[in-house]
Amino acid sequence: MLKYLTDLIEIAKEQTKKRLAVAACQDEEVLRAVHEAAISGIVEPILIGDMDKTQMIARELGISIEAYEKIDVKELDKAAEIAVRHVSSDKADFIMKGLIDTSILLKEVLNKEYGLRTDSLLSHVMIYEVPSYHKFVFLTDGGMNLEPNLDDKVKIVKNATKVCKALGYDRIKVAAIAAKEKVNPKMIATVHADELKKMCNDGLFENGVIIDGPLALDLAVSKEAAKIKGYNSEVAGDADILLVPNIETGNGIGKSLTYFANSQSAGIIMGAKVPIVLVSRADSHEAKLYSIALGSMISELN
Ligand code: COD
Repeated sequence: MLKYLTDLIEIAKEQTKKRLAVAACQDEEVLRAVHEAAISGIVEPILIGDMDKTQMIARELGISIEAYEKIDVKELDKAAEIAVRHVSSDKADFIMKGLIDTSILLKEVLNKEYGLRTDSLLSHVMIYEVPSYHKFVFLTDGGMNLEPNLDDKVKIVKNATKVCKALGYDRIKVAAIAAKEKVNPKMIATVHADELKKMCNDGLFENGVIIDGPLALDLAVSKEAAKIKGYNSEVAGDADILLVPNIETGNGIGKSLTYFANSQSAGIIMGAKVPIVLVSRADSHEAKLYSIALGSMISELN
């Protein structure tokens, strides 16, 4: 089982080089990460955005972007559209969000005419390397779906297990997070978690996927807490995937892992025709590089 996000880079290096369309590339950290990924042989960048600003940033960083394909476009929605169209016309293998609001890019991805929809739901999956946890934590969905219903959550889990499978997992433990372990009809997260667990027991998910819930966060990630509360389950204290009830919970847990727990991360949108690398502006260029490597690994499956 992989333990470090740097392993993603090593794996991606061994695979075929992918064409990466960067929507609104005029951002220092994005450009650095894309350049590093290119130097490592992971991607061939297609830079789409404001080229005056991009060239200036490249000069300041002391990197050469001469060899990369470049499309000069100032409007952000247009940059997103071009990136999406590059994938639909098979000129790119996956997309990365640059200096552009997430919802602008996602609206283009969802465009009915040229977008990248599938039958699946698009959802955000983050991988965290947490110093105090014994393995990766996959967190979903803290980036796209606001208040998913039960059907959405089924698809969100399936998207996340696909990421785990791509990383070589064959046993995947999913904790459906709520505020307590007992079902309370007034707390919809507990009701959904209980339903998901039953669906999993009925074989609705792939072999090797185990869902338990409702589980509060402490029981999901701490065997000690589970023991104290007398809660027995294969998932408790050993969760791979944390399925959160809504975007605020996911966003809050994710940012806590980064800022309070010093975690490294990689993030991606699943469920579209190709993966979409979606990281926060404040994320380090390492997080962006890991996310590119992850995107490259997932697009290898297509
Ligand atoms: N997967 C597939 N199709 C979707 C999804 C999805 N997750 N979400 C919406 N759609 C489809 C709908 O079926 C519909 O056909 C069309 O898209 C528009 O749907 P709306 O009107 O519900 O959606 P929008 O356009 O208002 O918003 C979609 C966004 C993805 C832009 C929205 O969900 C959003 O802003 N999400 C949060 C993104 C964000 O800001 N993240 C930052 C925090 S890290």
